[in-house]
Amino acid sequence: MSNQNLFAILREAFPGDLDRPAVETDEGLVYSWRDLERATAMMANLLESLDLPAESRIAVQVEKSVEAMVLYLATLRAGHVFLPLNTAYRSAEIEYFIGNAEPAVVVCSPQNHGWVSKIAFSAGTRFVFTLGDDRRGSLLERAAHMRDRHQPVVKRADDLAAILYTSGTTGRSKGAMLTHGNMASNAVMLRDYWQWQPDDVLIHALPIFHVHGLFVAIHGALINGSKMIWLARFDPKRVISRFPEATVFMGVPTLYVRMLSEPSLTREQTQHMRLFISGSAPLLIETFTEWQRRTGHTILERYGMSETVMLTSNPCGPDARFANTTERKGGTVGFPLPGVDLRVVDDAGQAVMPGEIGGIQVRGPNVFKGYWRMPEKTAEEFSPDGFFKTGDVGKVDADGYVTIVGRSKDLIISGGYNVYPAEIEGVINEMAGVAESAVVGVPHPDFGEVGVAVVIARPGASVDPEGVIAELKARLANFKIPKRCVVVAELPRNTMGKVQKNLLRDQFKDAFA
Ligand code: MLC
Ligand code: AMP
Repeated sequence: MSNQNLFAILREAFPGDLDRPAVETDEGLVYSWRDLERATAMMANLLESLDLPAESRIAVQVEKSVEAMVLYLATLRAGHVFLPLNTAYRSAEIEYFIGNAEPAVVVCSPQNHGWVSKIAFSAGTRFVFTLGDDRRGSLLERAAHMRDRHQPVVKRADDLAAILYTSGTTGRSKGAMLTHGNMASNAVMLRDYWQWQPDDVLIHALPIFHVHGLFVAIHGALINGSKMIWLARFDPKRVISRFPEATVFMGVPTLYVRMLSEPSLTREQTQHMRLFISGSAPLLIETFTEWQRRTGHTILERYGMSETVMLTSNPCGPDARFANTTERKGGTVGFPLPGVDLRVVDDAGQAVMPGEIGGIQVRGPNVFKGYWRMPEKTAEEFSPDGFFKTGDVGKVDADGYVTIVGRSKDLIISGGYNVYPAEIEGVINEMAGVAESAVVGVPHPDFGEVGVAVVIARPGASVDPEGVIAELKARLANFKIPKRCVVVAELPRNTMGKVQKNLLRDQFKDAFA
């Protein structure tokens, strides 16, 4: 059996001429395929020199850089488990992830070393390194002394490769365990489905701590030996200015909305592009249509999750193996990818008729192994016949296109990031003078959806909405902060006493219109 290590599979696709450019940064730095090969070998050798137990978690909270990507690849190469953390997370959030995952190694930004290392060492982490976005820090200093050759550790397809934390409906995050096989099978499938070409050039402008930027984008380019134009952060003008040198772009809907407000987005400017892909949140039909009108390109929308990588996609071009249509239907997320079993079920778990709405369940080589140290939670999220319950609500039309119409999980997706109301409500409910709260998602022209916090004061107490927001900002990642807080006398409830969030959503639906 050949080595199923994802790094080894990606490396097989490196071009024969290793001196060709693999990554070009916005500052004009160029990394060749040979640079990636050597740098990942040196970093993998550094990890091996630490004598860590097999499958140690390597937790990483650093700004986006090519070296951060190298650290991800080196972790795979050395056979350890990558655990990326959003740079917006604050100390209480980091404390939870580190306490729960028990990483052997933590890598953080130099400016956060003080507080992160304190949390890590008290949780039993053995090594804390720093990595700045300017290539400074102890990680690269140590790796510089290592050999630049390394044999990728032999892995089986079901060995653990990464843990991605996704918030839970009860407020506590769960670590989704993804294997080498989950990600390799998805990457190979998407190479064919999206018809990647070796001379494709991807503009990478997404953060690299979630599925979209870390897996879909990076694996897509690497497994095709395609160059990446690497932007440390999304800036609509910068991205548009690079379109003439590129062919593929991936973004969450907010990125498309922001580019549409730029006069420089024209048909001529996007002429060289082959494929625009959107996902992580619903793409409004207005954005889909307006993009078509302004550029002549039809955005390809796809659907995925941390637990499953990619699940469905609109078609890319004519390919008899996949679908006998090339139509990308706006408002839909396309067809289940080959190998993915997707069904829509009613509350009793019975498959519904085509066109009817129900819960989306999936099964396939891409579906994760379970939640880290949560066997009961894992069991609850799978049907007896092995389908994962996505928590998304949708339908499949007569032609087989899947449409997501909502979510059964209480989740807000804001600018492509997931925000769980239960987590925010838990923090608000602990504040002085607060009796209870409800956080709901409402439409927002830029982020798609944002949170509104509705708060009830205790009898005799007064609560300052600005104070609630300020206190939340001190404790939680910035993208989780509700964009508005209102104090009201009571929350609408049904006869069972349950808060009717749909009424609140309706009441505040025009708050940001
Ligand atoms: C930033 N802010 C947000 C926000 N991002 N608020 C709500 N939702 C968001 N997503 C707020 C900050 O708190 C701050 O508020 C202000 O906006 C400016 O912050 P910033 O950091 O300068 O923002 P900006 O750089 O403009 O970031 C916006 C963004 C970013 C859209 C570029 O959010 C982003 O990169 N999103 C992509 C997320 C992503 O990659 N998701 C993939 C998940 S994978 P204040 O008040 O402090 O000024 C997945 C699976 C799948 O879902 O299918 O792909
Ligand atoms: P995450 O846990 O961050 O991976 O987010 C996964 C969730 O994002 C899915 O369960 C969906 O609710 C949502 N999602 C991803 N892609 C799409 C899409 N194209 N349209 C609508 N929702 C999406």
